Amino acid sequence: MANVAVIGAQWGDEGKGKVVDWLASRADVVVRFQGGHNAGHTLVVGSQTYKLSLLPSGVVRGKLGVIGNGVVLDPEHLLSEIEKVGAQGLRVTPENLRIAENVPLILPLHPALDKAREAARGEGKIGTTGRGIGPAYEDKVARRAVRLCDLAEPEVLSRKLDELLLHHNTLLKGLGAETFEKQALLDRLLELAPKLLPFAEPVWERLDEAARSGKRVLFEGAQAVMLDVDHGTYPYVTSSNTVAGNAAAGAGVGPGRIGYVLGIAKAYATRVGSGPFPTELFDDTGKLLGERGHEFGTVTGRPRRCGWFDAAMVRQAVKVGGVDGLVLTKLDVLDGLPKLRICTGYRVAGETMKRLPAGVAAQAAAEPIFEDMEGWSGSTRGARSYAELPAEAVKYIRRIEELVEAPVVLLSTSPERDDTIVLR
Ligand code: 2SA
Ligand code: MG
Repeated sequence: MANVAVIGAQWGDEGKGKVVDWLASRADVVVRFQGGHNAGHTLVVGSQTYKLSLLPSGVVRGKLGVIGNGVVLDPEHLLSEIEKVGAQGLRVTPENLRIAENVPLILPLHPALDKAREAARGEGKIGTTGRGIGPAYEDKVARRAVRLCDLAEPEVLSRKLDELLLHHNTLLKGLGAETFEKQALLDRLLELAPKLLPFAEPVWERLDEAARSGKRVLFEGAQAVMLDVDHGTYPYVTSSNTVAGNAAAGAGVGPGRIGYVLGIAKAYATRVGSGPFPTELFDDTGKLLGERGHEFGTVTGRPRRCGWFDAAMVRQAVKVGGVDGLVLTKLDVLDGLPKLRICTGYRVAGETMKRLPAGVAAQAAAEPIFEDMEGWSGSTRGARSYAELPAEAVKYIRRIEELVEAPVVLLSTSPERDDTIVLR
């Protein structure tokens, strides 16, 4: 296996954690390249369940984890996550975790602004995770972010905090939220510096060395293509590029180093937060999918909205995300449903479309065009070979492949890593 990038092909929570975990055993280095602790990856390893938000999943399997410059890093959260997995017996040290020295930091004022804005939006809220992801990326692009390397330069840090607070306190005040004091922030960052700086390095150099010595790198995406800041259902998106193309910029490697791109898709669809979801179900079937699929956010515990598989949307995600092959997860959740529906396109203002329109109003008005398929009565849970699948399940997978214009190369049939079928 050469390098692989794993990205979500829907709205997140497709089961990337399990797939990354499955692939991590074949990789040497696992790299996060975007997002932050808004991600939630659940890894089931024997009797232990690890819930990771920021740490690259590979650390659980004894691989080197790398947090790339494309991530936004909350130092307090990082240390508490390290402590949490430490209590489960997993030691995270600079031996098995390296962090890009140029990664921008999430400071307490970022979640404060995130939450204050969401409150001000009221009904029109994005439904963010409230972790400060958006405001932290704004600061990066506005060239005023505090980066990890700044912790080694107290004077630079102090100046940067002045600029940051001038901006943020004005906004926070305008929104009626608490403002921040510089000294407390500075003191805390300088207190954290000796704990964080040992992890910092130019990770691009390590990744370059890894490539030249034939090591295999796994790029671990968070969120999903339909939450991409450019290609997703804007403005109901996260604030980073989630497409595979960003694995290069977000880690500091050339595009040729990304390798094979695996897109992860659930056999149905879910979404947390607001925004268009054409195939959403508001009936008992939707409730059933949510209950059977345990559809609650890993980070925030929010119940996820559930609906039928949207092949038109996944096709779009395959194209813009650069997906070479798909992994279909949670097929077993559909076990026993007499009839299944797949969305093949949309009707928008009397027009038929094979893709989601870009406009907010057009997206909200998009009506799904469904194709009905027979369900299956047998169980697919824990199946470990294609031959163990009911014929209707095989048909369902084949139809998805045709519609999304990408092969389904892996099938995951339970949260256990070993319950994975290699189809091609
Ligand atoms: P943000 O916080 O600015 O990134 O939120 C913007 C939108 O992106 C969505 N988003 C997510 N959607 C699914 N899963 C995510 N991670 C957690 C998980 C979510 C959780 O894996 O379970 O625990 O609630 C994730 N992160 C961001 C978010 O819902 C907004 O629609
Ligand atoms: Mg998740």
